[in-house]
Amino acid sequence: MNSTRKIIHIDMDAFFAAVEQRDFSHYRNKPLIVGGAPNSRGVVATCSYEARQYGIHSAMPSSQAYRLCPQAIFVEPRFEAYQQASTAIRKIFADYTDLFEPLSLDEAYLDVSNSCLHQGSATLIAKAIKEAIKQETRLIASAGVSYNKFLAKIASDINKPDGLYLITPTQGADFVEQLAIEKFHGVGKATSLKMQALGIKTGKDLKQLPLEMLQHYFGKAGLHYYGISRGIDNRPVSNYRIRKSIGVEVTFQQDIKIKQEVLTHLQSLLEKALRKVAEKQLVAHTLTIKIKYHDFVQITRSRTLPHIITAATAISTTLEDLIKNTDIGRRNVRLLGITLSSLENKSRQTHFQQMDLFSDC
Ligand code: TTP
Ligand code: MG
Repeated sequence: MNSTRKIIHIDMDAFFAAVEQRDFSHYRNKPLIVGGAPNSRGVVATCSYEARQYGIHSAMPSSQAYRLCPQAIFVEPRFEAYQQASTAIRKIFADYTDLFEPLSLDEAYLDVSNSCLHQGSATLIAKAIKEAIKQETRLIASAGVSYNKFLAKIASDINKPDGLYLITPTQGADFVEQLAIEKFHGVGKATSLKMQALGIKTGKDLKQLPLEMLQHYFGKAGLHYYGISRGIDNRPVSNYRIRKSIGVEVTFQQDIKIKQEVLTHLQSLLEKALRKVAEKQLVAHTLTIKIKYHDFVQITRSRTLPHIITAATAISTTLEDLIKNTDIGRRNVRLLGITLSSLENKSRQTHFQQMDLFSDC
């Protein structure tokens, strides 16, 4: 039996910016920046390929992006639109395999080892998926095809945008040898610096180190580095699905009515929900409140924010806003709930947040 796997990594091109250019024709063929305003302390979430020609990239302070390209168009993110596009591409993945693992809104690994579609050719399946995405969402994806996750992910980046790149089992080991350590997905900035200090600049350098030494320097990750430096990565594509929402609610023993009391309860529910979201290494963009009045009539109010929801931002303005057009203060309330949704992996956002906090521009 041939145990070589067929893994595809799909990653959308300039995802947030591409959705904006699709939805607003006057943004097309122009340097477009999605993220913080140029005069703010915010950062670039992403930018169109036209803007990348000026050296602009994700996580750069918006003020710096403005200096590099003053004629660029700056827009705030519209997470609902990106979520919709993400749902659409995941539906397409499901047409091709039951085994796919979303990594963020715009990328996923697909295991097509057992697929008979396109005579079992992973390259042809990747091509068909790219085409289906283009037809159904009018967005462009890049694909990497290989025999494991590590190489498929690297391959999808090679011919971006609109790329399709294959790394075969016979090419894998040589391919990794010439790869610069910064290009190794999963090797973070700190580890990369540690490796540079040890004189490890490429896959070939990494391969020279015995397993014991890698484990000594990098702990548990040592074994993974030992494998990937040889083009070996046995991690399965796991069917884990990103949770859609996290909610908490409370039913009162005695109904409450006073607005300030309602707000205080909503605040503590929000803090509880945020703790749950953080425990799962996620961040949220959409906040929904649920109010059940004494007569069991129930309403919900929802708001999607351009930034991630934190206790500070949501409590100061959003909660107050959300209860504005309700009967709070006039009708008794028996239950309150908070749901956080539009969830994303925290790792994707951390850098964005840190830059936002520490940028001195
Ligand atoms: P990426 O896939 O890293 O970037 P991209 O799709 O914009 O561009 P490309 O893949 O063609 O290089 O990220 C997907 C989306 O995630 C991106 O459109 C915006 C968001 N994002 C952030 O909000 N902050 C970040 O620091 C990064 C890297 C991405
Ligand atoms: Mg992308």
